[in-house]
Amino acid sequence: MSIINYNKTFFLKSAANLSDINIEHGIEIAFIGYSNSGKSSAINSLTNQKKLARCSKTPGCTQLINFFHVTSNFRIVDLPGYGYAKCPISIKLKWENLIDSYLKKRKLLKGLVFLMDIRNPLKVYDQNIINIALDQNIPTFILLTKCDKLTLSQQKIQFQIVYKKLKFFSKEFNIELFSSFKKIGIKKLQSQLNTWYKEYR
Ligand SMILES: Nc1nc2c(ncn2[C@@H]2O[C@H](COP(=O)(O)OP(=O)(O)OP(=O)(O)O)[C@@H](O)[C@H]2O)c(=O)[nH]1
Ligand SMILES: [Mg+2]
Repeated sequence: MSIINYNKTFFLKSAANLSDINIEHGIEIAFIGYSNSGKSSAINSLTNQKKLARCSKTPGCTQLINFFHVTSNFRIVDLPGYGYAKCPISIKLKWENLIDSYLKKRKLLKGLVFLMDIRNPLKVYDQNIINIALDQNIPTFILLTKCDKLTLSQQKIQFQIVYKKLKFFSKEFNIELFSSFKKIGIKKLQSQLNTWYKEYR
């Protein structure tokens, strides 16, 4: 049985800058990945809610960090997706700075759920995030999202490719197949979040 009821998660606040956050207790786990990688959908599946985090077919240029209350001392955080091609360069730079400073400066950040579309993993900015996670010693759980788009054998091949490449960097990364649409990997995600929560309680 899960120690946390994720279904009770609710939206807390958004922040456009690190200095706007003003929450200084408990711990945070952040969902990070390219725009359109499936972060908001994953948060909705995790919490069994349809519209908790906003999802879109057309990725936008939102640059807000969204905080969700899971328990009084445990939050999940939906980070703005990076790499949306149609955004002006000034907005892209602001994204990168915001994410970069959140990862490097936020003391309450205790883990990352790092999402990559299984059809196109380990793109340039993903590698940048992996380097920051390693440098900052942030435990990272990797989800290969939208796995419903591939056959089982294609999923295995992609999994092995990512596994081998990441093992080269570090043994620390856990990788799972994930699909919000087919509800694959949600129990594993909950179990990882429970583990992190227990460590810091
Ligand atoms: N096939 C499939 N599509 C998915 C899955 N999860 C999300 N999608 C679709 O992918 C698109 C992007 O999903 P979001 O959850 O909004 O992605 P995001 O990472 O939050 O995107 P940004 O907010 O722009 O950073 C939407 O059209 C979703 O319906 C999945 O498990 N399978
Ligand atoms: Mg989103």
